Amino acid sequence: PVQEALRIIDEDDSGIDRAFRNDVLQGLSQDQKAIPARWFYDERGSELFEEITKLDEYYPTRAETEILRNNAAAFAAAIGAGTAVVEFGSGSSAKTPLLLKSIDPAAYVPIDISGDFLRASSGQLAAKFPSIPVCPVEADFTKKVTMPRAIAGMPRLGFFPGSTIGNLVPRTAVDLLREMRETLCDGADRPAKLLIGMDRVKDTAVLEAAYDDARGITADFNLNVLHRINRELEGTLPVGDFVHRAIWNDAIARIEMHLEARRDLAFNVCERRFTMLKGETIHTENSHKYTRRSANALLLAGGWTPVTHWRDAQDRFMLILAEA
Ligand code: AVJ
Repeated sequence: PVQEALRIIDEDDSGIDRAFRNDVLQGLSQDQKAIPARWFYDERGSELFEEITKLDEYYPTRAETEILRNNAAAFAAAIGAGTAVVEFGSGSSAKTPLLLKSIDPAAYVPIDISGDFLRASSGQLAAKFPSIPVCPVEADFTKKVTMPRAIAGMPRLGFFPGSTIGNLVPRTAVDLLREMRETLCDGADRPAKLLIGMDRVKDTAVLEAAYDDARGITADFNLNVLHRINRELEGTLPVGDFVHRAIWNDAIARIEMHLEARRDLAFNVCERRFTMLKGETIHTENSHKYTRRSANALLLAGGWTPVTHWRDAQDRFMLILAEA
């Protein structure tokens, strides 16, 4: 059974998402232009990301799926039955069935900012697990989210796979981990657990190929945010005059994605004028990579104590279980 999605989104009268407009106008006004990566995920962006996860070069999804598949008994032992699984940014929930199968939860609460995607994936999941109540919440999980009444009294496990945390710079990542702790621990009678996926530092060529695939799907994914701005924020960005770039920043241990202007440009967004010089970029994504130590340090700063961690056979990715 699927409950109707709880909706916690902030829109103004014209239906334009205020947070999107603020982020874009502010980001394009900076010396280094930037758009936060979370705005990639409109319907098209979510579809393109699904395609990325199937690319030969993009190993994280396969590595994490391998970990989920190979450690079912260990998850069950560490987490326990009767838990409410709260997934942050559920997307298409491709990995969720593996976790639900291994731990047999009492409820599943997917939280996602993309409502249509959320409803579609919740329906699919409910069909696959008819005995698990599915309680979707359409919300921005970077702030504390009110949990549905249906999971009152159940122990809670946050599930944050995919190394999505890697999109955030450390101080924002720490804030998010603390908000998740609030979401999961507020009104609960037991300290919550968190199962979080983090991508590991590895060979530069492997990393850069994962973010600049031969078929150009990641380029389309990156450029899609410009189409979204044009459509939703009255933009006039000349999308064809931008090129996709993916660069490993070794000092900070992260992949950076940029959109580079091929020539001098001028365009409007929400009736404001912006210019770019040839070679100048809009920084669209960071994807931080972790060592076991840097991962643990981040979790501890966010109020979570690491308990156990699992890796794939090639040591590319890790799933960490932590406790509030
Ligand atoms: C969904 C944030 C985990 O950083 O690897 C994939 C997004 N960007 N290819 C990542 C992404 C370019 C992805 N995360």
